[in-house]
Parts: sequence; structure tokens; C-alpha cells
Amino acid sequence: MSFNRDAVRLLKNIAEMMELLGENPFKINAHARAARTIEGLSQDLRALAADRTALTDIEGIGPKIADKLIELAETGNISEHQSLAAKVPPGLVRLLGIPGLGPKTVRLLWQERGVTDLAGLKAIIEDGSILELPRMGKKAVEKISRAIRFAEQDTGRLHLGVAMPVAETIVQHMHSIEGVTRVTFAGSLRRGQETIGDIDVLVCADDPATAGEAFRTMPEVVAVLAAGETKSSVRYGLDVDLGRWNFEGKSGDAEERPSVQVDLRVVPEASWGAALMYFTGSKQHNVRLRERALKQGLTLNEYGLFPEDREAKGSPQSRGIEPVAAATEEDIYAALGLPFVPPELREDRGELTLEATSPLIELGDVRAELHAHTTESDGKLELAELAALAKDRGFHTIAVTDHSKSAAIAGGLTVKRLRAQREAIEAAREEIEGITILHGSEVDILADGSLDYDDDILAWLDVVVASPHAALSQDPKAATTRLLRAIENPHVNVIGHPTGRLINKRAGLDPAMDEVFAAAIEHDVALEINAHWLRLDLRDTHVRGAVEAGCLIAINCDVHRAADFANLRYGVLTGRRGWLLRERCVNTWSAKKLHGWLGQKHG
Ligand code: DGT
Ligand code: CA
Ligand code: CA
Ligand code: ZN
Repeated sequence: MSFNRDAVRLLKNIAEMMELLGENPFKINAHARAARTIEGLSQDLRALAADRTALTDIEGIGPKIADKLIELAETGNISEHQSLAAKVPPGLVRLLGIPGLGPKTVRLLWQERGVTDLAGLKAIIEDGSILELPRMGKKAVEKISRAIRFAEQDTGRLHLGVAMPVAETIVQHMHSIEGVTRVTFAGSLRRGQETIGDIDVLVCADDPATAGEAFRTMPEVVAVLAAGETKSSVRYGLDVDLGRWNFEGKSGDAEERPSVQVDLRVVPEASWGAALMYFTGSKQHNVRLRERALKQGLTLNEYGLFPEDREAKGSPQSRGIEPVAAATEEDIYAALGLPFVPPELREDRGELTLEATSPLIELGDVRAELHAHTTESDGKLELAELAALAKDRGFHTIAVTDHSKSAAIAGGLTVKRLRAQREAIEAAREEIEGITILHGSEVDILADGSLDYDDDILAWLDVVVASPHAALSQDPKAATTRLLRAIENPHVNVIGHPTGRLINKRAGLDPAMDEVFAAAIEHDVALEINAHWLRLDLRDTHVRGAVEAGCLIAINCDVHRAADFANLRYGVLTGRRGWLLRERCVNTWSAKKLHGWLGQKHG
């Protein structure tokens, strides 16, 4: 549905350029709304574009937008888009992606100071002239500088949750190719890293040339970078909107379709395990394995684990030496005297000394969601829909945790609305059997660490997730004090997305994590791994620290819409990267144990 994708991109871009030109808000909104509508459509609009009425019948598409879609179908472009693009410098649109810079401000920077791109913005920050503009105080400018510094570190690595579905589609495609006997993805993606540089795919094939050809001619391939006998590399086009910010510094063209590099390697069936191990990495983990092999008089490469033969020249496989192990990863680890190391742990963080194989958390262990929003605040699901979806996933408990009153833009609930919600929940409990619906809140942790509802309200709820949402650029000391104060509240069960970071977008809080862990243990508070792939907060290294300190962890999807439940896997991957054992994660507990634990602080 490349037509829908192009339509969304162009309409969004039109809305942004209109904003920068200060045009009529209703017009801007009509384009933005149409773009959102089309994003959510499952039918291909190109098929409808011959029929104006069919287009305007779609809620969110008016007659003017319909004409533009027809124009796009007929000519491949929208003339209004082109005339706007002639007026608005492309670098300016990208500035909108910097947190703290709204359209009004960017417009002002452009009109009053001639700023047209990031370099221009940095120049007026440096010479201080930005401070002469209205609403541009020292604090606001410092915030923008920080956002710029952070965004400049953005390496263009892809979010885990964007890369994973792409890799799965490719794996599925390669499976369907005649003569392909094995397919999997490896690399950082298999290790569940929060961002991915490129996607690595391994296959076994009767005919490597056919497999390579099939890979390079996938419809989404936008460029072929390499086409060797056993190795191919392509750039694969993405349908997701990565935001304007991701393009800065790479291609000056905000219109260009985002893409990711995918490497394919065709490997021999007999050395599948060795190849999988090698290309899963990490590089540092592989180095440790090779060191260990050498100490045992063995040599490890992507073809197998071989007896070391220092005299001979050339690789062991080229001399027809039989490997000690090669077919499976398990065989190779075993031959090295090691238990199987799950991919998520292969980061050279001490995993080779791991003895006990107490069960790491797995996706199927999770039986409760403790952080979910409904239409009462900024969620898209009605209470009953939310409960039904949680039940479908086999959960025994779903906690409804809409936003608290300070989160005004997110539709935060006043105490009065919170009380009314209790009645709706009680009605839903009557209707829906087989799942416990808890009434909770995602209560804002305000900048000073106080919470957004009074203690009597927090006590009255069934569960409290306390999260920082605003003031996320405060200094580490203030951030520590803030989180400790929230943890100390006698009614808080979980700290939601503790740092508030957004991967590649916002650094978030930087508190003294050891103090946070100690307080969480003392006050019996679980720290959340927010499973959304933009957050993954706690991050893997924080989870590791928390687990080592002895904290409880919650893995929550922070559900806003049905699809968010599927993010759970990313939270679990992150937990595993932090060596999270099943029993330390409260979402794996039985209903009885979980409700008992929550109940200590409520009712
Ligand atoms: P990425 O793509 O930056 O997110 O990270 P990886 O870990 O997927 O790295 P990538 O794609 O460069 O290579 C995939 C794996 O292949 C890597 O984890 C280990 C292995 N590998 C690739 N190149 C080398 C190398 O030069 N030496 C060693 N020891 N291993 C390598
Ligand atoms: Ca890779
Ligand atoms: Ca690679
Ligand atoms: Zn939330």
C-alpha cells in the first residue's frame, strides 16, 4: 500500500509546512487529521481514488483532501505540496522534531533571525542572539541545546520494535523460497538490543544463488549494496514514520523513504550453529568464546569449533579438519564446557561465569498487566475492550491506570472522575468474568516528588503506578530526590518508566540508580520496565543493577491501544538482557500472590 504511505507522508508534510507559514489552523488540522485517518486504514486508497464519493465517505477525509488524493493517484504528486515546499526550507521542517521547539517558535526563528536549519539554530544559540526572541529565556534555550546535543548523538539506529517486524517479514519471505531449508535473524536484533544498526539474516539453501536473488528482489528493497555468492546486502524500505529527526545529517531530503540495511548470509547446513553463534555476536562475546577455546586447545570460527593445529596454514575447514562441534549452538557451548547462553546475555557482561540456570523470564510467564489507559484519559480502548483483550492474552489481572489530574493534555482524571470510574469498573466486574479488573492510577510524580493525588485517594485505589512525565530535564540530584520521595509514599506499588527517556529522542532523568534501587527494596516498590519500544525504561543495564540489588521488577505495556499488548516481548527481551529471573517480576506471580502484595498498601 505504497499509495497510502505516500499520501500520509505528503499530507503530514503539508500540515507541517502550513504550520510554519502560519496558515489557518483549521486547514492545518484537516490535513493532519486526514493523514492520521489514512494511517489507520487497512484498505488501499489507490483503488478508491477514481471515486470521489468513496473517498469523502471516509470519516476524516473532506472533499478538498479527496481532490488531493485523486491528484496524487493521477500524477504521483500533490501540487500544493510542491508549492509549499518551494516556500519552506526543508531544514526548517526538521527543526520541528526538536523537543521544546513548536511551530510558532520555529516560524519566529525563521522570520526574525533567518534560521533555516540546525546549523543556523546552533549559531544563534552560540552568539546568544536567540535570547532576544520572545519566550526564549535562558532555561528554554538550555532545554533546546540539550535536545540538540541528544539528537546529534542519534546514530540513526533503528528501534527494536521497528526492526523486529521487518526482520520477521523477511524471514517469512525467505522461508517461502524453494530450496531454503533454514532461516533466522541474528545480530543485535536476536540479542534484543534496544536499537539495531542493521538486520542480519542467515539461511541454509540448496542453491545459494537462488536464495540471494530472491532476497535482493524483495518488493521492499530500495537499493542493492552487495550481491556476492554467499553474502548480499540491501536497503529495505520502511513504512513507519520515524519522525523527521532521524534524517538529520544523513540525507538532506526529508521526503526520502526511510530504510534499513539488511545483510543476508548463506551458510552451510553442517555449520549452522557456528554461523548462528558468530553472527549473533556480540563481537565481544565472540572474543571471549575464542579465548576460551584457545585455552582448551581449540579454535572457534563461523564454521565450527576445531582442534587447534598451530603448525598448519589456512583455516581448519579448508583443510578438511572435522569440527568438534558445529551444527548447533548448544553443541558448541557444551564443547566449551559452558551452559547454553541465551542470546540476550551475549554482551560480555560476565555471562560465561553464569552457573546457575535459574529460569530467566519468558514471554509466556507474564500473566498480568498493571499499567493500562482507557478512553477516560488518553487511551483508545473502552474499559470492557481493555479487559477482554487482557483476558484473551491469558492474563489473570488487568489494572486500569488512567492518568492523574495534572496530566491535563492526556485527559488526566479529577478526583470526581476517578470516583465515577470506580462505578464503571464495578459494573465491568459484574459483566466480565475470568479476569480481575483492578482500579488504579498512573499518578504523576510532580517535579518535587510529591504525587498528584492525596494519600487518602491513593490508599483507596487498588494499585498505584507513579510515573514522571514532566520536568524530565531536571538535574540528577533533583531527579534522585524526586524518585525517592515517590517511592517512600506508602501507597505506591510501581514506579512507571522511571527515567522518562525516549530512545533516540529524549535522554530523560539521570538519577542515582543505586539509591533508587535501595529505596525500592526498603519500601517494597517494583520498578517498571515499560515495554514500549520507544521507552524500554528501565533499560537493560538498569534492570541488571536492580536485579543484582534485589529489587522487584514490573514489566508493563502501558497500554493505550490494542496493539500495545504486543510490545510485551520487547519488555521481556529487555528484562532478559538484565538477567531478570521469573520470580523477581511481579507480573509473573499468581493472582493470589500479586493481589496480596498490592493489597498491603491499599484498602
Ligand atoms: P548492530 O548491527 O550494530 O546493531 O550490531 P550487531 O551486533 O548486529 O553487529 P553486526 O551487524 O556488525 O554483526 C553481526 C554479528 O556478526 C556481530 O554481532 C558479530 C559478528 N561479526 C561481524 N563482524 C565481525 C568481526 O569483524 N569480528 C567478529 N568477531 N565478529 C563479527
Ligand atoms: Ca546487525
Ligand atoms: Ca550486519
Ligand atoms: Zn501510562
